[in-house]
Amino acid sequence: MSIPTEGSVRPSAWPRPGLEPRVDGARMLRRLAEMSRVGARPGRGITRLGLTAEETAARALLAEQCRGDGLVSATDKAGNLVIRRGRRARRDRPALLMGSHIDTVADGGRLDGAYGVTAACEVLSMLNQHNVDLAYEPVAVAFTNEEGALFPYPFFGSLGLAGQVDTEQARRMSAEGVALPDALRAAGGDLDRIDEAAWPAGSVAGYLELHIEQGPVLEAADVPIGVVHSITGRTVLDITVSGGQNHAGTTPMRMRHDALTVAARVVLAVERLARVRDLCRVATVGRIVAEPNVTNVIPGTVRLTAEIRDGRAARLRAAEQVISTELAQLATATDTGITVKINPVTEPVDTDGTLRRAVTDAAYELGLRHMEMDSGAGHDAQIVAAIAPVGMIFVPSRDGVSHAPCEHTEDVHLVAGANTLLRTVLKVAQP
Ligand code: HGY
Ligand code: MN
Ligand code: MN
Repeated sequence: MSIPTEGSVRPSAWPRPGLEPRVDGARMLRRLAEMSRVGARPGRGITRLGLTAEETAARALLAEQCRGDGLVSATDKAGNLVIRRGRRARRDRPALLMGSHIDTVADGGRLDGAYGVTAACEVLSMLNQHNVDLAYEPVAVAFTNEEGALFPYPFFGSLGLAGQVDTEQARRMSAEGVALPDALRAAGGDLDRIDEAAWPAGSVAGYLELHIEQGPVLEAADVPIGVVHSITGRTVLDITVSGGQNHAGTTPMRMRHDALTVAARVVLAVERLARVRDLCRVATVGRIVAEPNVTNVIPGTVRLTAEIRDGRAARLRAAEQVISTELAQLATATDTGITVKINPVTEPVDTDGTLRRAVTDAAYELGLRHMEMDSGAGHDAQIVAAIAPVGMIFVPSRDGVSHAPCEHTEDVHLVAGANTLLRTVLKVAQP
């Protein structure tokens, strides 16, 4: 079942003439504020890492908020919370999914993921409250572990929905002494039965994700709605530098194999891929661990995690090749060992043209300035794209900041985004 063809996307008509389709903005903002307290640490933002007790508490809060509106929810075997309209839900119809992720990075903001989830539930509540009959049954989803901040398996929940979790890789994974399968079970999922979380082919008519932009484009253009065209690809590289641990006081400089000074050159080489050589759009080393990490010991081993991103898969592959060759040469030149493990996380994905049209028309009808743009952040939508057409709606981020406690979007934009989502759903799913 596919989304109606371009021409058949008709202007939306709220079920009762004269009543414009609007969300209850105050209710949504109130619930988002409640959600923002889960995992909040004074002065340090929000830490609600995927497959942890904090994320489970957030799912429980969401389920309770939805129950109050007559919606029903359940955690699937991949750890996602799936929320449906109650007895009115038409399970004989393909679903139009809406949602985002409910986990955060460490010391993150209150909106990344949570905003899209809260807005999706608000839209579902309105569609339930007005008993709107739709060709596709609206369903909200709160994905688990999109960030992969603790268990480094990003997009775990949406991969589960798409039936693409590598269970052997997941089974081997652990974090802070906890095996992923155990953390998933504690979250209400079950790795052994994760196939049950996958939606059968044809059962998902489309997926819409509302999200903060997490960048500076919309604010700089003074435009409240972004219509996402493509979502970036991303590669994560696990790099290990092996030198020679030794005494910091007695080892002459000419005899050293200092893994940390070599790692410093690795960090700059990664940055040069984007900043100087333009081989990819961005390149970052966000994590570095020196061993034994003691003041008076020359580090023998350093482990780094780098990531590179670009809208074109071919550029990512070329950049991966270049950095691998360059680090092999650096190892030889410094008489150290450098290993590079390349983990293609996501391929770049384009959103669906019909859904982009529906979002554009919805924003236009709401009198909201809007513009097409690409996403520099990764999103669950690019995973769901494997099984259904996807669309994304952005709202501005203040100063373009995200993944930080000061992440902020004006309430008026948060509500405008939710109204755009509601109207887009009505356009796409109107019988
Ligand atoms: O890192 C990202 O692009 C997203 O926030 N997970
Ligand atoms: Mn994020
Ligand atoms: Mn996000």
